[in-house]
Formats: sequence, C-alpha cells, structure tokens
Amino acid sequence: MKIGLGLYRHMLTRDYYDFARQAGCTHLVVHLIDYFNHSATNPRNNQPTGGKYEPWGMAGDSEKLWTVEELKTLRREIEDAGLILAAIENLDPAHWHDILLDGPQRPQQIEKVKTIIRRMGEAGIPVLGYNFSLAGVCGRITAPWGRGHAITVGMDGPAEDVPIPKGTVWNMVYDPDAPAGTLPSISHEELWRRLERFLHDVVPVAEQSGVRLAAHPDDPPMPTMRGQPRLVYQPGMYQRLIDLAPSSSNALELCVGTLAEMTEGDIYDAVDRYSRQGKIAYIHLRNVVGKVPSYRETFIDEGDVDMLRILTILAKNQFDGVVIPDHTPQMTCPAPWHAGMAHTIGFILAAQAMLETSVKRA
Ligand SMILES: [Mn+2]
Repeated sequence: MKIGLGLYRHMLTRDYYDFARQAGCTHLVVHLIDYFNHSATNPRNNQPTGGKYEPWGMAGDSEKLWTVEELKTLRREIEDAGLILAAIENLDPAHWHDILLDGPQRPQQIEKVKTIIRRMGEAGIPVLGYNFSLAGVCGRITAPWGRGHAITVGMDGPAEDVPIPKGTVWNMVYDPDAPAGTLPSISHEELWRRLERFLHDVVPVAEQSGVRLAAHPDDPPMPTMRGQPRLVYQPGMYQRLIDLAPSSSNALELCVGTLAEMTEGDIYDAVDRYSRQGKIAYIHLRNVVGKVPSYRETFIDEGDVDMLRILTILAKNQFDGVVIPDHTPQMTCPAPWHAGMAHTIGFILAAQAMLETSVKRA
C-alpha cells in the first residue's frame, strides 16, 4: 500500500507538494478541473461542497483538452518535489456531458475522452478516476456536526427531488446559456446502457495506453437523486460495472466512506471482494457515522468503520495501490484543510507501521 494525497486544481503548487511529502506521502492524485470556478457556495479551503442543490461551479473550456506537454510538466514538477503522480481524478463535464446525457455531441466527446486517455498514457500517468453520474454530488448539507463541533458534511434525511436544470450535469454548469427547463428523468437501465457504451468505446484505448479507468461510486449513494438514477449505490453494484468490460483497464476508485454509507452489504466484505479481484486502482479513505439518508462524515479515527480492519484486509490481499484521505471535517485553525489531511495521513502511517510490524513478528 502506498500513501498519497489528493490535490485540487488550485493546490497544484510546490507548497502543497512539499506539504504532502512532509506529511509522509509518496504519491499524489490530482484534480485538473477547477470545481470552485465562479462559485459563491464553495470555499476553496474545504472539499467542494456547493449548496444542497447548487452546482459546485462552472465547467472548463470544452475546446481545450489537457496537452501532453501540460501533463508532462505537471508530472515533472511533482517528481521534482519527490513524489509520484498516481492518478488524475475526474473528467470535466465540459468534455463529456453528452456522454453522460447521451446528447448530440456524444461522438465528438468520446473522441475527446480517448484523446485525454492517450495523452495520459504518453505522459506516463497510469490512472483516470471518473464518476458516471448525472446528478453528481448533491443533497448534502454542511454543518458543525463533527467531533468538537468541526464543520462536516452529510445528509439530514431524504433529499427532495429537485430536478437538474438544463446546462448542468454532475454538479457543474457546462452551458450557462442553456434554454430554460430541466433534464428529463431516465431509468436505471438506461444509465447502465450509457455506461456500457462508454466502457465499450474507451476501454480498448485505455488498454493500449496503459491507463486504468477507475470508477467512483455515487456519493451520496441513494437509488435516485434529483429525479435521476444512480449507478453504484450498493456495494454489489460495483461487480456489475466490473463484469461489463473484463479488463485490467476497467477498475475502481473505491471510496470506503461512500460504500459505508450504503444501506446494504458490509464494508469489510466489499473491500475484501474487490481487492481480492485486483480491481481497485486506488482508494479514498474516509469514515462516517450512519447511512443514507442520515449520515455525516467523521474524522478517520471515529465513525462506524474500523479502519485498521480495512487496512488489514488490503494488506492480506496484497493491495499495492495508493490510498488517499478522502474528505475530512474542517479543523478549527488557520488551515482547516491541511490540518484535517495531516491528521488523517498520520493515522494511516501509524496503521501501516503497525501492520508491517505485526507481519515481521508473525
Ligand atoms: Mn470518495
């Protein structure tokens, strides 16, 4: 297991790289989309929160794809700081909204995603995280519910079915000039059909490029949100996604917190099942109390999930990928994000040292 840190776009600077090294990380997972772009409800010193049904921000430029040169420069800067670039997390809605929505630009956008994957391969970036979701992250509230009144996020009951306005998908606005109106609801089977077509189109290119696609489950994992179906909202549904395209390039961005929020199954069985199959590209580690529709995110050392048990299962199954802290509650200090991350990484480092010692003693 390798320990990494996830950095948002505005954090791709030497100071943040040094912070990651200082905290004990060897790897980075980076976001190239600016989720905080033009958003009043989304402070930059926290995970992107948005409002309950407000989008995070404006999507990027549909005509501008990350270039090989940009990706290579990013990788070099990260390596110069003594770290390894493990993954890029999330596709920009500007580049793939009509893949999610089955819209008229789908063929061109499939070519864009293929180009992104090929360029990542050329730049030596081995994993692309994605979240195949129409409503994206929504329906959560931010409140001082955490230990010591830390500000954290969660759900306080069933979400209302506030429909998604046209021009918005996956919690970002890709077309501010879209006509009035809302997205029509689709069925779960239609969403799975869209995912299957997506995998069919891009997995061969990912294989050729040496890139693994890594799917995040739906957060929060409700069966539907905003009148739209969710894809992976119970632990067993990940298996359907895996079986749709048997390939090492069809993998998971396994989010322990999101899986623990699900109403069925068992988090330890899920981590065991998918790590045993070698299907986990990388892991989001986060703890929670409760399940949808009533849960809150907690610090790593509290909450319902026994993290030492999770890490023991991963070690037993020889998981060799990267584990990153997902979100943490905001710690009350001048650098709430940094403090929460350093606290979580310290916990993971200690757990790892303990596991290694027990292996040596055994
Ligand atoms: Mn996650």
